Amino acid sequence: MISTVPKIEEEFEKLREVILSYEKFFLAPHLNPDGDAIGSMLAFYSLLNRLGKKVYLFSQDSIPSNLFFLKDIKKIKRSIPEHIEEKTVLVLFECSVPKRAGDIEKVLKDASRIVNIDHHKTAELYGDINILDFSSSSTAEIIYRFFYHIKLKILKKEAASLYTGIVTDTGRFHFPITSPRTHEIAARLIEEGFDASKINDIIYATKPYESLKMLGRALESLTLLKKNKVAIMTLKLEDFSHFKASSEHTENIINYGMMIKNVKVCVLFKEENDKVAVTFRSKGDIDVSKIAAVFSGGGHKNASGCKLAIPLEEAKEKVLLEIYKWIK
Ligand SMILES: [Mn+2]
Repeated sequence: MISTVPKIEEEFEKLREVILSYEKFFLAPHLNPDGDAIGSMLAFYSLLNRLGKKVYLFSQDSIPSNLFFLKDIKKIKRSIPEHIEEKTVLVLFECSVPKRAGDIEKVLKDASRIVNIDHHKTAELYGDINILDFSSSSTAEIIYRFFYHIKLKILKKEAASLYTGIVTDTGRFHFPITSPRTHEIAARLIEEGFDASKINDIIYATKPYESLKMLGRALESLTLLKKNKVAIMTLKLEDFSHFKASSEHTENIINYGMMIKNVKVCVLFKEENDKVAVTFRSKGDIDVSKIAAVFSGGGHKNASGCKLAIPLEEAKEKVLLEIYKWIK
């Protein structure tokens, strides 16, 4: 973690100057990009495009299909060009360190300027410009403020991209980071006239059949342990094969375990071919990143994961023993 965060207004001003003096930009989000990284990148792409800049949009990992409705999404390429043009500015979205964007060494080496835009406390000061604000709900909130800073009126498609970033990163204005400013910016964006309700429908009320069936299997397996403080769910190999489902169809399932009052830790065990993927969620002081670390995994205090190359039942036993050390 860094001790002094550069003043955002000063960094905005530096970015404005860079945009005025450079013509070529390379934009990239973090690996496994989410609605905020992609939405922010697309709005920023449009801003640069309107100012006549040449922009290359890159994402090493595939983009979640529920974001395909965003304008310009098809312009994002999965590969890096052979040759990075001279005087290119690299802009990274939510990459705590440059390698979070993937294999971009070539671009890093050849870029004339590096711009780092992030709202996570894990951010490091690797950029020539570091636009960091840890009080922002999302990078989209920061990009909105940059539009305001350079007095560029936001277009409808840009507003829709930024709104998508805010909605997804706040869990629909649910997470504690959601501030009055978040709501205010969302309101300003909605004024641009895109269909906010439709975006929420696409992102939250549209699910593949496989996801719903896997959720059903997981909920059926839901068990409470340790005086109802620990919830566990299990998805077996046969569940995946029965519904021809893959790991992407299990997203968010873990959160259902946390809905039960008094549950402090929830664990989802997913049986894979030769290992077991384990996902953790916790409330309050129970640091599940430490439990994951016992099995060479990682993550945050309240959300983490690891993999064990042992049979399912054995994995469950080992993981639960570690959890019980934390539960009184
Ligand atoms: Mn974000």
